[in-house]
Amino acid sequence: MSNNETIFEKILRGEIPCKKVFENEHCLAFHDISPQAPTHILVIPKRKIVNVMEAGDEDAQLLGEVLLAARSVAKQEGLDATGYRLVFNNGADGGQSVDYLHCHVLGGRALAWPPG
Ligand code: DGP
Repeated sequence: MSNNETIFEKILRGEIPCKKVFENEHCLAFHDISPQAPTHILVIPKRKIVNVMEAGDEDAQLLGEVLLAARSVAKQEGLDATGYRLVFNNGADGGQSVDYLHCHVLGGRALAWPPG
């Protein structure tokens, strides 16, 4: 898996604009450019991890922060009452297109399963 710079590093540095919805010390969350549901937000850690497969033991706390940030985003966007889906695509077969770990927060409609 490539460790080259991705679009998300540029977003973090403010070089590329994003529609920010949440930020804390550890994470940034912004609207996905190509929404697949009425609400589709990406949560990224501020320190780069390529994906779950590449995460190390030292990343355990930051991975937890991503999940807690995703929960905060879902609550902020009013998804708690009806539910939502959190997705981490990993590698080629997982459909990962940006090599910077991100949690998709999807909601606002009933989501199908399996995802295809
Ligand atoms: P994945 O396929 O799981 O790696 O998801 C990458 C997501 O990133 C995809 O849903 C589209 C989104 N994306 C790609 N480029 C940009 C961008 O420049 N801005 C924003 N907001 N989202 C982007």
